[in-house]
Amino acid sequence: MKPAHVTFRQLIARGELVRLAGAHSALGAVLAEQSGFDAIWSSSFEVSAARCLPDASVLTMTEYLEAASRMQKALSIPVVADCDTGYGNNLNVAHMVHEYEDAGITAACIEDKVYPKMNSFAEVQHSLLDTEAFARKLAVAKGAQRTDDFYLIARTEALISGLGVDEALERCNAYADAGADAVLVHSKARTEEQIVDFLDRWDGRCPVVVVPTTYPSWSAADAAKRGVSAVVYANQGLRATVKSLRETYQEIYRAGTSLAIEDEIASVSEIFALQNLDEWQALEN
Ligand code: SPV
Ligand code: MG
Repeated sequence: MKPAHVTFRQLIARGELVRLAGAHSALGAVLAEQSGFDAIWSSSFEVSAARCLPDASVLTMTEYLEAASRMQKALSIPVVADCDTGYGNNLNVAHMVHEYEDAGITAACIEDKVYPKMNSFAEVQHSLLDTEAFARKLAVAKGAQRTDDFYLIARTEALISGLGVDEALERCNAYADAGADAVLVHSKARTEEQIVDFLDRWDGRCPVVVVPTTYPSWSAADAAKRGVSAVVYANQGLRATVKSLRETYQEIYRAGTSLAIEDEIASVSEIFALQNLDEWQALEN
């Protein structure tokens, strides 16, 4: 395994905005690293979509861990594992922390939805655990970690559930008190207004992470100015892949030749470079 040169904790400690790209495969994660991203979000939405399955606690912890660790092995930057609800109750979350840490993952995020969860953008009523119950889950997760490096992000779905900024603040304060290293406030609003309201009233007791999927005009620079510590571009890579593959396959099938798209797609030698083929071939010499 390529060791992560920095841990997520070290990145946050630098005090500059940390930018994460969502990914589900080593290939996508490496492309994000090469594009300059500081860390990779092992997205539950992407990992499940890559298997044409819903992001609804259908896959098991082992399957999500395998995806995250495959990415981490190919990277020099840290993976932040999106671990949904922690895959069950407090026992499951303790096991999850042991397994992820053992696999060399230095950061994980768990959210306050009830298991089994549904993707935040799906039109369903998202049920949340009681604040105290999730705070206890976080305390169990922190108690389970064996290295000082491991970084736990507590995600609240209060805004996703329509509960408002007061509830999100109350929950994040409780989660920080329970030992979370950072909080993630998710929103499906079309503007950043709710998140800015949250940030204006947040006392800064721990870093704040945001996911601007539905409010894409909010720039990283603005988010940093408002006090955000990390921003997650959670699924743009997956959506780009779908559009690009669809257009490419349709054009080859329509034309009966791949000539028209040859200049639009990566060359075979670019793929060799991503495979580090030179290094592998050198082993034979
Ligand atoms: C993910 O990428 O899996 C996330 C973000 O958790 S979201 O899909 O917006 O819930
Ligand atoms: Mg997710």
